[in-house]
Amino acid sequence: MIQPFTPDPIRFVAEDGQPLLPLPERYKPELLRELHTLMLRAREFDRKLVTLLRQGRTTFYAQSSGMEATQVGLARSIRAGHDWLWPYYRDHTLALALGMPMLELVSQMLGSNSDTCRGRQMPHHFASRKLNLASISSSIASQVPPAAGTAMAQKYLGTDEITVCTFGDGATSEGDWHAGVNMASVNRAPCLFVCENNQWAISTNLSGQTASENIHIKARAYGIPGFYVDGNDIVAVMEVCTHAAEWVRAGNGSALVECLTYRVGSHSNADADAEKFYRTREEVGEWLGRDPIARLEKLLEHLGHPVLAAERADLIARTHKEVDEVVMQAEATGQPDWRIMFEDVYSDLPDHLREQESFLRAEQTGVQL
Ligand SMILES: Cc1ncc(C[n+]2csc(CCOP(=O)(O)OP(=O)(O)O)c2C)c(N)n1
Ligand SMILES: [Mg+2]
Repeated sequence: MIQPFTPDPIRFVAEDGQPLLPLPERYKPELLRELHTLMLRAREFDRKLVTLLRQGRTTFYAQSSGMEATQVGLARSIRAGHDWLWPYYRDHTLALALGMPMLELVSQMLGSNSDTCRGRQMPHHFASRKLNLASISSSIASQVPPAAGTAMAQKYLGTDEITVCTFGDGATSEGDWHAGVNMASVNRAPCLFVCENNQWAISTNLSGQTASENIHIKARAYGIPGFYVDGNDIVAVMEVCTHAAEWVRAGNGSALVECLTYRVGSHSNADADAEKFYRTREEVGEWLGRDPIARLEKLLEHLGHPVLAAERADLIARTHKEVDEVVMQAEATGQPDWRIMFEDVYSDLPDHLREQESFLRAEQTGVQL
């Protein structure tokens, strides 16, 4: 039933919550409730982290509000801790839905001693060895060639793991994107490419980004299937991503999924007032009206399992408390010692780093060189 290259995004649930297609068996109220919890938890996580940013306790954050169905849906379509991931900076909702502990994520954002990277990455550039989730790079699309390489290794080793590589719409204009997608495709490597098309790359909109009619059509040039899905419809995202992931896992080669969604917040804290400079309040208002969480709530109501106002309020309060607690726990571990920046790369420090280390040591201890 799921076909590539559809003219319109594949959709299972209408904006008013009515099913457009019969819902597959697995969407029992329990599963839909669980997805709702993951999405609302992520939305509130965003709200709390923006506050943390404003308090100056972290220095970089890129919200995923409005994109929860895409990221949670993708997380629930792959095998957590088994498949490999090369995500991008906006994917914290994907990481949380895969089971990354909130303390680990927040520790990275605060650069505290409890951070597994020990403060050596830019905030919001997390990694997880347990989840096979590679450290995020700020350079747009730079994760695509290594994702192709990972998938090629999986093919040669004959594992049943797949590689999942996510990126924004803007990333598809980068040379790295084309080199990586071509390499994975021509080698029939098990790589699932997922475009989180939120229709803006900072201040460049989709029509300023590409002359292609959409993103998934680019898959044609590489001889792989390109699926088009409504990224604000969690059922559709799970159905399409599960189908594509299993097609890839079965040894057919790579595939591309385009999830059409929208970033309702600013690009990051480096872009605080998007509506003033490059997009209209009307456009944002229109997409706020297509909220993925509200759509799932309407579906649950239609199915006779509404999320009660008190349940919703309780989940929000619990998430806020959870964030407050992990922030306190992370901050209580303190900041990493400056010396750790010279560890874990070279067994013998090269001369130029030795020099920098002694310079810093002198500065820290107040000793004149
Ligand atoms: C190679 C490179 N060029 C430019 C930038 C600056 N930059 C940071 S985010 C971004 C937009 C990316 O947009 P998109 O891929 O659509 O992802 P989104 O942020 O919308 O989720 C740009 C141009 C960068 N980080 N790396
Ligand atoms: Mg974008």
